[in-house]
Parts: sequence; structure tokens; C-alpha cells
Amino acid sequence: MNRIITLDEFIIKRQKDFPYASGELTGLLRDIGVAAKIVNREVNKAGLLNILGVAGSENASGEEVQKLDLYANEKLIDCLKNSGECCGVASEELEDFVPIQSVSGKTSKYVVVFDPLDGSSNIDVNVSVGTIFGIYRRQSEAEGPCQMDDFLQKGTELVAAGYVLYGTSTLLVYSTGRGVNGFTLDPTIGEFCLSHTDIQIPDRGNYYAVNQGYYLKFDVEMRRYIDYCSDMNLRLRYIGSMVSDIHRILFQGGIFLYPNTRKYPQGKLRLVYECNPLSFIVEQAGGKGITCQLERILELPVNHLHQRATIAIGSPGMVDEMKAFVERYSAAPTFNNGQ
Ligand code: AHM
Ligand code: MG
Repeated sequence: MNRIITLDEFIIKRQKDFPYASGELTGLLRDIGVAAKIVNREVNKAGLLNILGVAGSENASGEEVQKLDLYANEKLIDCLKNSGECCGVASEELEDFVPIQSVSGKTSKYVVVFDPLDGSSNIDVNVSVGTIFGIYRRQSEAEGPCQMDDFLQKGTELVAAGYVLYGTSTLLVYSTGRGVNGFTLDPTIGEFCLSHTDIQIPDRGNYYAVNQGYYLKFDVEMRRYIDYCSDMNLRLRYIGSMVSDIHRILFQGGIFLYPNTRKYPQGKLRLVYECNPLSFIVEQAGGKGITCQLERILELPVNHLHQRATIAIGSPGMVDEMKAFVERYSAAPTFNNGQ
């Protein structure tokens, strides 16, 4: 039997790769792992506890909030507050960031951003949802409380990022900038165990993920690319939970698209909580993440916490192909009278 390597063991081992590491990041990742187990427990028994459904409020982006989102949000904040390894958090569910007071006078140098439960429209129907997180080194003085600028850093500044997928099994995938590894929760021992080492995204795949229902609202170059995917007999898979769609693509190859629409001229997905952490993971696995206007996601300036971005992300060969389509069709002259 292969020896089991738990998440904690793996993280501690990896800390030794960084000779000057203080253990803070190690501790932070472990705390996120603990929060993930707590959220996982509630996601699994949500039906029993009657905590499914809409909580009756709207989040900072004006969307309906599900009860389980609030629960996941609270648990993550609680775990990070107790850990003492982080000086502030920003969540997709909250308007503003939350500074965290130092525990026993210890000054911590990291801030954490997260989407506590991505794909929340799936909760009521037992379809996969996930938690997405990113960790930045604070820019403000270590002595005082964290500042807004600590959270408005480009994705290139991420120290670590990851996601937890609450699916048929529960998986935690993360990277500290040295490859991507995945851990599956073994419910019998309550531990995340190393299950996917050095994940590499295929150069191409058979899947494309896009909300085809918005087809007519996409720009012409994006419609041409989607037509091409269909002509090539690629399989359309769209779960409606970005983290789940990206997970499939990470392992099997493909492309995920969320272009601008009339309703969301800047795109719908959040740069800080969704696009940057997932682009970090995908790039670390050898993939690419760009906007539908062809800028690298990780290099986008971040102006506010709930900024949105368009996104095309996944297998490098397919993102390059999408880019070529956009370049070709946006350069094409337009004629009157339908010529
Ligand atoms: P959420 O974080 O509020 O759940 O919203 C983000 C989700 C993504 O996970 C998903 O890809 C997208 O919104 C689905 O949007 P749409 O229903 O417009 O296709
Ligand atoms: Mg989300």
C-alpha cells in the first residue's frame, strides 16, 4: 500500500524548500484546509439541516445570497481570525475587507481573498460548488491594520492560491508558485490526502465551457470562436460553477469562457475572488488565462475589490486559438447592407 501523505505533512515538507520561511504561510494554508473541512461538512448535510435556500439578502455585487454562502463566509473568516497568520480578509460576500487584529501581539504579513462558495445557484440541486482563495503578502506597514492596497494587488503578486471542490469527493487544489498539487478528503480519517501530484493541464482538450444561452449577446469574434468549437465537435459542458468547470478543464483539457454581454459589459466574474486565483492555478499547471480583450488576467490592474473581468482560460493551445480568432475577426472590416 502506498504511504498516505496528508495535506499538513505535505505543506510542512514544502516549507523546508524555502530556507527562510517563517511558517506563517504554512500555517495559513493549514487553516484554510481546516475551514474547508468545516464547510464541507455543512455542504454535505445541508439538506438535513434545512439550511438550503436564499437567505433573503443581496451580496456586494447585488446578487441573491444563499444561506450556505453566508455560513461558508463566516467559517472561513472565523478560522482565519483564530489562526493569527493573516492580518485581513476580503470576501466576495462582503462589501469591504475585514482587518484582523493580531493574535497575542504577533504581526502577520499576509492577507487572504476568497469566494466562499462559488456556483451558489447549484447548492439547492446538489451540484458541485467550491471555495476559491488567494493569498497576498501585505504591502502596508506590519505594525498597523491592513489597508485597501493590500488587497488591490495584481494577480502576478499572488503568493499562493487554490480552490476546494465539494463534488462527488472533496478536493483541495493549491499552488504556492511551484506547481499544482491536489488533495482528496478521506472522510473516514478527516484528512486531505495527496492524490494528484504536479498537475499539468493538457495542451488541448475536447471540452469548451460557456453559457451558450448568451450567444447572441456576445461580440461577433466570440460567436465565431464558439461556432468553431461546435464545428470541431468539441463537447459543451457548463456547470454554472466556475470552479467546477475549471477543475474539469485542468484535468481533461479545454477552454472556459465568460465574455462580456450586454448585461455585464465588463464580464461577470470577479477579478479578485475568481479570475486571479484560478488563473494563477491554471498558469502554474501550464495553461493560460486572458480576458476576451486578450490581456493576461494576472497582469490586470485591480482598482476595486469587486471589479469584474471577462475571461478565456484553460489549455494553452486553445486559449491561443481563441486569441487568433479574436484578432482575425476584430480586425475584419465591417460592411453595410449585410455584405
Ligand atoms: P457566484 O460566485 O455568485 O456563484 O457566481 C459566479 C458563477 C460562476 O461560478 C459561474 O461560472 C457563473 O457565475 C455562472 O454565471 P451564469 O449563470 O451567468 O452563466
Ligand atoms: Mg463565485
